[in-house]
Amino acid sequence: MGKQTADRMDEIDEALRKILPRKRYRHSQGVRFTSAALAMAHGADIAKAELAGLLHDCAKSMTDKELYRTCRKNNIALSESEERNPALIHAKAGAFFSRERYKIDDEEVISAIRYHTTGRAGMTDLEKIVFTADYIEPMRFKSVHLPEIRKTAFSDLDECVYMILDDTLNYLANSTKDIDKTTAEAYNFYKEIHDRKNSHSEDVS
Ligand code: DGI
Ligand code: FE
Ligand code: FE
Repeated sequence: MGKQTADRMDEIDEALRKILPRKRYRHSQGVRFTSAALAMAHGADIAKAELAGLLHDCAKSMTDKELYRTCRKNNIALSESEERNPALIHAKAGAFFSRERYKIDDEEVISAIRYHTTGRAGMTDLEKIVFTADYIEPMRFKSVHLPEIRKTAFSDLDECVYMILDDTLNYLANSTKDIDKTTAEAYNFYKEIHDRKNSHSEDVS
């Protein structure tokens, strides 16, 4: 990583430390360094992974009202699902602030922030890395499958994304929250990869 990128990352880190509640800041640090580790394991750009990981939740401390207002003011279109589920909006708003406030112009980084909550069908490696890091970083404990998911993250990213989405859909099914179309499409996409792998392993045995 060049000195300029490192300096910039320090500045952003400082800014986030000031605006995010301590727990959320710690989580962002966890996602930052877990993204870096995953980038190492999978040959992705380490600096981009760190930057996207660091910034992914930069809009998370805003209230629902502030999120709606930000989107309206800046012509950020919301899907029907986002209108109904404000928890989804911080991803889109985070991508917007990363560009406007933190001066990130790398579209790969912006997109990894944009899709960190729902995922999407056909994610780039960087998107998969930040999506996964958000779920497995050291401070997380919400899934009973975490030990297995954490191990898989470093060997098979597509399978890991499938496991996370499977967990997420189960969680949503047991709540009153509805499933976003982008999340559902992501699940179908990674389930197909998972099923294809399994049918091949049945072929040979
Ligand atoms: O921001 P974090 O807490 O670190 O994690 P996140 O960005 O994955 O956000 C988690 C929230 O997103 C959690 O409240 C569940 C919600 N979520 C993820 N996918 C969907 C969803 N909520 C709905 N309603 N529908 C989804 O498909
Ligand atoms: Fe988030
Ligand atoms: Fe997060």
